[in-house]
Amino acid sequence: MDARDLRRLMGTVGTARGLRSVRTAWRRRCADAAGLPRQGAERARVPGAALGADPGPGGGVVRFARSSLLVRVAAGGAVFCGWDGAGPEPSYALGGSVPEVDERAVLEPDKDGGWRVVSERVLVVVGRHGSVEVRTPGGVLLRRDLPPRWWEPVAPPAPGDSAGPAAARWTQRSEVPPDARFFGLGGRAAGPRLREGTYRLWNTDPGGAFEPEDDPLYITMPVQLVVADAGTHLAFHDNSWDGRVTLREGEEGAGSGHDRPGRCELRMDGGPLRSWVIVGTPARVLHGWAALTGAAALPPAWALGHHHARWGFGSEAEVRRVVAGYVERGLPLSALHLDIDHYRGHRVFTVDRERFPDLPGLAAELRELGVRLVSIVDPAVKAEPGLAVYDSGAEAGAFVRDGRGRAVRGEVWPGESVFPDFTDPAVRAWWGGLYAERLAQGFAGFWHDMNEPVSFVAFGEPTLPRSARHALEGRGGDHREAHNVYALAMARAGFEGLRALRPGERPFLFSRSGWAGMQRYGGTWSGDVATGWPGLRASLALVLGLGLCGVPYSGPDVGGFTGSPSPELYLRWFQLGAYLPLFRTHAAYFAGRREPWEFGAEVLEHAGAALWERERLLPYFVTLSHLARRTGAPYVRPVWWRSPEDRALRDCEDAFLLGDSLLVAPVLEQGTDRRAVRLPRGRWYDTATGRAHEGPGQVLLDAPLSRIPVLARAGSVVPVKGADGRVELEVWAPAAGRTGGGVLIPDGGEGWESAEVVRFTTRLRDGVVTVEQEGAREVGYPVRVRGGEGAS
Ligand code: NBV
Repeated sequence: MDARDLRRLMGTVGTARGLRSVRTAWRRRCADAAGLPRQGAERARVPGAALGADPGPGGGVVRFARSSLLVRVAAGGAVFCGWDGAGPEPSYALGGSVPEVDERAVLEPDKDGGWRVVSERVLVVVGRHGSVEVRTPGGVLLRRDLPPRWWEPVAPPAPGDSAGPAAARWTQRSEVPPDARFFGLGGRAAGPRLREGTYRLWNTDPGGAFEPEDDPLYITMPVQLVVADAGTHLAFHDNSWDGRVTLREGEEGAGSGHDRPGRCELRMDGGPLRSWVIVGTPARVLHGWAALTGAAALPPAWALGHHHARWGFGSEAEVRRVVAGYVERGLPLSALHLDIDHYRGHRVFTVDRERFPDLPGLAAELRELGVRLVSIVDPAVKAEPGLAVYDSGAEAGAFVRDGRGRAVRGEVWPGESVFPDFTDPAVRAWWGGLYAERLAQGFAGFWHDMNEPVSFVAFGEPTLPRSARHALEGRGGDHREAHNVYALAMARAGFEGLRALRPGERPFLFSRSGWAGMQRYGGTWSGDVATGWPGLRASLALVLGLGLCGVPYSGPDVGGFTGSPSPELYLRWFQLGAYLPLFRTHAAYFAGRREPWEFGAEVLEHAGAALWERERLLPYFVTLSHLARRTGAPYVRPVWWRSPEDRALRDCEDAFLLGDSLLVAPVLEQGTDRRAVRLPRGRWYDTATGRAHEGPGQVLLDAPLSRIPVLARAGSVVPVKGADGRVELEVWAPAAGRTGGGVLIPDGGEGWESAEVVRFTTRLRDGVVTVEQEGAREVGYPVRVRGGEGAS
C-alpha cells in the first residue's frame, strides 16, 4: 500500500462508500488473480542479424534472424516502423485512414549489411542488428532506436487456463542529440519541458488535488516531441498498454570531451512494437501529427468566451444568482457548467427535480442572456434496475464484463456502478443516443469526467480490473489494452451522438482523460489542480504540453480546484486563464468561491479588465481555433515555436506564444510586479506601453497587479472585436524594411459552413504603416495601427 492508497483509505474509513471501496478493491484483486495470464518464466529475444529485405511501397520489410521490421515512409514524410508483423492498423490514434505511402521512397542496401530508405523529407537507416536511425535528408542524426528486446513467456499457457498466453513485454532504447529537450507524453504537471525521470503511461486520477510532482495524471500518451539543434521530431509509439518512459538528457563534451547523447527508454507491458516518427520544424511536425491522427474539432465560437463552473451550485436559484452577478457588473459570461450535484443522486442522464425543477426553462432564460449551459457527463452508470440508462444498457449488453461474462461492478459517485464498454461500436451508438436527454434539458455543451475510468478502491489502482474484458472494435481484449483509450472512445461516442442528434451544430465537448487522437472529438481541462502557486505553474505546463501532443483546446480550473486562493493568486490565475483556449473558473463544493467579485474591489476591477480583454480578442481566438484545425498548430505554443534552435528559449517555461502574434508572460510568482521576459528574435511591442523591444534577448517588464505583460510581434495583424461588436484589425507596425501579416477567419459561430481565410500583409513605407488585404482593393475592416514608438 503506498501513500496515495493510505490517503484514500483514511478518507473513507467508516463511511458506507469506504466499506464498498474496500469490497471493490478486494474484488478487483481477486478478478485479476483469476483472470490474468500468469507471468511465468520469460526469455529475452532480440532481432538478430539482418538476413535480407523485401522492398515494398514506401520502403519495405527487413528480415532479421528472429524478427522482421516493416519500414514505410508516408507521403507527408512520416516514418512508420512496425516489428514482428505490426502494421499501422488497427489503431485508436489514427484519424480513420492510414496515410498514403511516398511512392518515391526506396529501400536500398546500406554499408555493413544494413538497409536504408531514402526519401525527400527523411532518411531512415536500419542497422544490421535492428537499430533504426532517423536522419535529415542531409544525413544529420535526429534519433537512433537501438535494437528492441522482447521478454516472452517460455511455456505456453497450461491446458484449461482460460486467461490465455501472457503478453510479451518489450523495451526500446533510443538516443537523441546531446542538446535535445523532451516535451509531451500527454498532460504532465511538471512540464512542459520533461526533466530526467520515469513517466508512466497509464491514465490516472491522482485522487484529491494534484501538485506539479504528481504523475501520471489523467491523460498520458506515448508521444514525445524532441527539440534539438539538429531539428525537431515527434516519436509516437502506437500502443495503448501500460508502460514507462525513462528520459535522460544528454551532455555536450561530457567525459573526456565526448558528447553523451540524450536517452529515452520505453518499456511496455505488451502490445505491438510500432512507431511513427515525424521530422521538420515544430509547425511541420504538428501539421504532420494532425494529418496522421485527425484534425482538431472546432469548438463553437461561444466556447471561446468565459465559462463559470462549480461543483455544488445546489439549486437553480444559486445558478441565477451567479449569472446575475456577472450581468449586474457588466462582466461577459459565455457558459455556466452544472456538475454532478444536479443529477438525481449522482445518476448520469438524470436531473434532481427538487433542486432543478425546470432546467429547460433555466437554459432558455440563460440563453437570452447569451449564456450556454454545459453538463458534466460521467461514464459510470448506477447498477440499479429500474433506472432507464441502466436497464437499456443491460439489455444491450453494453457494460464491461469480467472473464466469466458478468458485468464488472465498481464504486463511483452514484454508488455501485457499471461501466459502458466504449470500445464497442454498438455501445458507442447507444451511449451517443443518450445525449438526447441532455439536449432536451437545454444543455449546449458536455464535460466528460471520471473517465480514466475511475472506480474508487480502498487500495490498489482506482480503476477497473486489468482482466476486465473489452470489445476493442470486435478484436476482443482486456483492460490492459483498453484502459488508456477508454476516454478517447467515450469522447467519440459523445461526439458522434451529438452530430447525429444536432447535425447543424458543432458539438462542444471536453474530456478529463484521453489519448492520442482525442482532439478529433474535443478538448480537455487540467483536472483537479491544487490551489496554490505551484498549481498555477502546472496549469500552464499542462496546456503547453497537451498542445504539443496535438490537443490544442484546454485550460485550468481558474483559482484551482481546492481551497481558497488569496486574492492575488486568484487574480494571477484569472489573468493567465484569459489567454488560454478554455477560460473557466471552477472549484469543488468544499472550496472557497471563485466569482471575480468575491475577492474585493481591486481584484474585481482587474479581473474585469482581463474578461474584457478576452472578449476583445475573441475574433483572434476564433481564428486560432480554425488554424488549429487546419494546420495542427496549437493556439498556445512554446516560445521556441519559430526558433527551436534558440537554446535559451527551449528552456523558457514561464511564457508562451498565443498564435503567431502575441507573447504572453503570466505572473507565476507571489508578490511580483516586474518580471523577466525572454523574447524570440525580431521586434516585440509591449501592448500596454507600445514600447518596442528587440529579440532575441531578455527584457524586464512591469507586471503590476492590474495586468500581465503581453507583447505583440512587429508587423502582425490581430483581429479584435471593436466597440461596436464588429471585427477590426489591430496592426503592429513592422520594423523598418520588414513586412508582416496575419489572417482572419471570420466564423458564424456554431455551424459547419466553411470559413474563408482573409490574409493581410503589412509594410512600413516612408515611415507609414500600410495594410493590404489579399484579393481585395481595399481592406474590408477598420484598421488601428499601434507601435512604432522606436526600439529600445
Ligand atoms: O464531479 C465532481 C468533480 C469535478 O468537479 C471535477 O472537475 C473533476 O475533475 N469530479 C472531478 C469528481 C470529484 C473529484 C474529487
